[in-house]
Amino acid sequence: MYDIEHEAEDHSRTIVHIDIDCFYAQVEMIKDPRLYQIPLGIKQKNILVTSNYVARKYGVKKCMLIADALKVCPNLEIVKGEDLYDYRKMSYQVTSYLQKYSVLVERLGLDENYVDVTQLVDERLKHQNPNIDVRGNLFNNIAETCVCGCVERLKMGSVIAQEIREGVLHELKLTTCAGISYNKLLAKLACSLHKPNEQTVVFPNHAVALMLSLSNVSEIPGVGSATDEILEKINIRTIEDLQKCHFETLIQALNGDRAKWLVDLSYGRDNSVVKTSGRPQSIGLEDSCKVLNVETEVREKFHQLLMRLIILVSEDGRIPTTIKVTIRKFDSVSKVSHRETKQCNIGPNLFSTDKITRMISLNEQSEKKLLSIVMNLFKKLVNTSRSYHITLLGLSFTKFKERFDGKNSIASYLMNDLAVQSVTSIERKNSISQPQTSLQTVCSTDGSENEIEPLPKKSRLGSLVSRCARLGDSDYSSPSKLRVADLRLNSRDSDHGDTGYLDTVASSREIECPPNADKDVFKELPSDVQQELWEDWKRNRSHEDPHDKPFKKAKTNTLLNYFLKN
Ligand code: TTP
Ligand code: MG
Repeated sequence: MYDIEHEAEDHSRTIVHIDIDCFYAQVEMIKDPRLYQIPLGIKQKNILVTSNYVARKYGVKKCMLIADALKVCPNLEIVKGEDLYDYRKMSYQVTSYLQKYSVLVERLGLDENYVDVTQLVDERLKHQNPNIDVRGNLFNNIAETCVCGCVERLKMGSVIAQEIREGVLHELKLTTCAGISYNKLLAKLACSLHKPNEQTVVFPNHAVALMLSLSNVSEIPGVGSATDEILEKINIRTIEDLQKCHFETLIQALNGDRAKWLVDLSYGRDNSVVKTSGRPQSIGLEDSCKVLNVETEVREKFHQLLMRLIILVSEDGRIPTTIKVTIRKFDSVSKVSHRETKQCNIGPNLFSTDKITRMISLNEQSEKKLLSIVMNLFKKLVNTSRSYHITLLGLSFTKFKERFDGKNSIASYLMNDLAVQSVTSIERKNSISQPQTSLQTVCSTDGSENEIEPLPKKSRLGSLVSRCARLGDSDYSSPSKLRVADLRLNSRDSDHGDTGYLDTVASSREIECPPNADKDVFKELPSDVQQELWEDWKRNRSHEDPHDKPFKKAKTNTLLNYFLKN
């Protein structure tokens, strides 16, 4: 048997898991408040993906067939939930709100987020009376005895979780549940113990009890049907089976790391970190329809999609450089439908930035141009001179570039990237007093899934950070100073006058500004970044396009790409 006792358990973190109550239903109720009082189901095709809690009282359950739901609740009001636009938008607003509390916010699907509030808890405990009560529910209702300090930390975590939930309710009109513990696994499980609109804390002494309360191994987050089937073959059904299993047999069935991971989970142990979610690699919309077979209708549909997509992209703040068209064609001979896509590059100069709102937008001419690009792509997919039968149209933007100013700018990007990578550890070392204040400036408004930022930028920022660290504490006693003074590109907003860092790294030698970069912006950069930009430009110069198309010609993933004029 794998000896779980060997490794000392770490309770130093405080993790809050937030899950929005009956998410799609709440979004619909916000849009139409009449629905708050009546049983409501949200349908996709012929099933209910969720329902409000009024409907749940009648026995309506998630994933029920509509026909079955209507049997238990004949008064059920049903709203279509196939268009995810509003849900996605609200989802990002929630993540964005949570980022006020930590840079470490990880999205899980549309309605769940992990927030690592360790740092905020530590700060609060330094300044506030630690004799506070747990807010909300306490799993097993028994006082904790651990001496590592986790009791106070988790109690403070429960106070913060309550604040977060009250904030989400106040700002976004959504009720949520929260689980608070020292790891992600326990926080997530705790979250589902009391619903809706409640929160639950799990202390370390009761971690094993919480795990044993699960009826089956498949209830462990991360155990999908494939793992479940493997476990079933070796007669592991319950959490207890897993804890007592013959470890060599488990290793033979799964690989060694996974076997160890699984046994750890069965004891409530989970060292996985809260990973800051990147931004989406693509932003798209699809619309299914019964039949589209006339070009003017296709154009009109694409126009509608484009207009909505532009709003999403402007909220994201980055500039897309590729557009992709998706269609679903029905073949009347074979009677089957299939999807096809076609994409092409678009010039970033199609987009402009509003001087006041800093939102990106399209003017009428660019809109027309983009629509004609879309129609050309469509015609590559469909021979419009013959009859055709389209049942879905989709548009998406991909391959985003950062802008140069505003909250989603390169400065913000750099800060965000830096925050993800290293600033948290620096902050910890230097005991920063109000992390949440700086985070509002640093974090992008978008916390969506899966984007891995290109490595070169990370390593160069890593070196910036390590140099910061070598410069001593006084230079960055505030994280906002570190980020704003060292990385902000707009000198007027900068407060670097009272910091040593810029002065220290600024070289007396003037480095030439690449002709395709903004001189004012360039002037404010640390000298080594200037040097790198200059070197980048020199490297790319041999490929320069005489017609001034810097985005096309500059190599991807170079720092220069982020500083070229918009
Ligand atoms: P859940 O968090 O599972 O459910 P919920 O938020 O509606 O309800 P709860 O109060 O129990 O947390 O899922 C989040 C949203 O995801 C849900 O509102 C609808 C959608 N969804 C699907 O699209 N397909 C599905 O199969 C399920 C279960 C949910
Ligand atoms: Mg939910």
